[in-house]
Amino acid sequence: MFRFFKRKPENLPAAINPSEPATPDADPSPAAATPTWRDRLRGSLLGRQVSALFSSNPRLDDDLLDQLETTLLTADVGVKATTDVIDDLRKRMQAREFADVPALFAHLRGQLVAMLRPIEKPLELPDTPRPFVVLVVGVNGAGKTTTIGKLAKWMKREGLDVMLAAGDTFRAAAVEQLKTWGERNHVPVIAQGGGADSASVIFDALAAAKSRGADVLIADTAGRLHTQAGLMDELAKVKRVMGKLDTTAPHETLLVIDGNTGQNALNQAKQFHQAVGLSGLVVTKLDGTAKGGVVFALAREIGVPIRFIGVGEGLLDLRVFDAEEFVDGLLPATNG
Ligand SMILES: Nc1nc2c(ncn2[C@@H]2O[C@H](COP(=O)(O)OP(=O)(O)OP(=O)(O)O)[C@@H](O)[C@H]2O)c(=O)[nH]1
Ligand SMILES: [Mg+2]
Repeated sequence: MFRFFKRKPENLPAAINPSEPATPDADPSPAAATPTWRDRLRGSLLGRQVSALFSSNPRLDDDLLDQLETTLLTADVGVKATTDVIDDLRKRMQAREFADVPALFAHLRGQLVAMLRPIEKPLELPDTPRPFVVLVVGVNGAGKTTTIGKLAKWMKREGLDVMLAAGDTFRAAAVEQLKTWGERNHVPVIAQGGGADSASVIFDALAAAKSRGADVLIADTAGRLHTQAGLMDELAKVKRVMGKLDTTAPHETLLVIDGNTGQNALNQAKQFHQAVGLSGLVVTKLDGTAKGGVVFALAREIGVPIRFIGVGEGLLDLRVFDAEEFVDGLLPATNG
């Protein structure tokens, strides 16, 4: 059984994006001025605004709850999750459970962690069947191919024999992008010429992975809108065709969601789940301008485990999702 687990960053290489110099195994410099993944997460709207609210010396009253409610909604936490949080805080405030604002803040952190706990289930690779097949789906530009590159690199370093399937036959550049990742990681990429059928590329790749005895096959697919029925059917076909070689494949169907998507992320997750049956999510781009709250909305309303989060373009920036670590990254502990 191979299980993704949290490791100390010093055990991991620095960045792995294909455009960087070819020093993939260099250790990250402790003195590097680049912000940590926590810094980047904390820069999200949710992190900044909740922190600002609690450091502004607010009074313990309804006004504080109203402001917190607005903050959560603005940061994409979603109506249902926000209502759960605010109702619970209001009840406790009325019961005089909080001695002061820091006590309320500490409780809020606990609520946020509790909301994420049920979807904190790291990806596990059992010893059989082999290859373990990961199908990666999502809308255009969500970060699918980049996530595959990071995952392949990571698995390779764990000693797993990885292969990639260039199932995005829609864009010529997509095959090249995946091949670049493959070359850098010394991971074979199975691709076909232009105009090939995605299901047939992935079928061939699975056949090749089986005959080579690979541990893992990760299949890329073209970005598609969850509203495009024809393209969603194509994904169902990919799954069916895989099933001809291995009735249990794919063993993991990952939806990659851009963390900036807002509430539309919920629709994406619902539609992809309906079309292909998801087993895991990856939420990318939680660095930068992400609002950060969508993770809570997904936890509350979709309930599919979040396997990884992307907080940048380096290997360290693909984090195994951990509820407590995520909330710690988002909200500074000093206020709690
Ligand atoms: N900041 C940041 N950028 C990311 C992250 N993940 C991916 N990206 C960037 O997002 C852009 C799109 O990434 P791709 O991996 O090509 O996305 P895709 O889903 O494969 O796109 P299509 O194949 O066109 O559907 C690239 O510029 C990536 O470098 C992340 O976690 N943080
Ligand atoms: Mg892609």
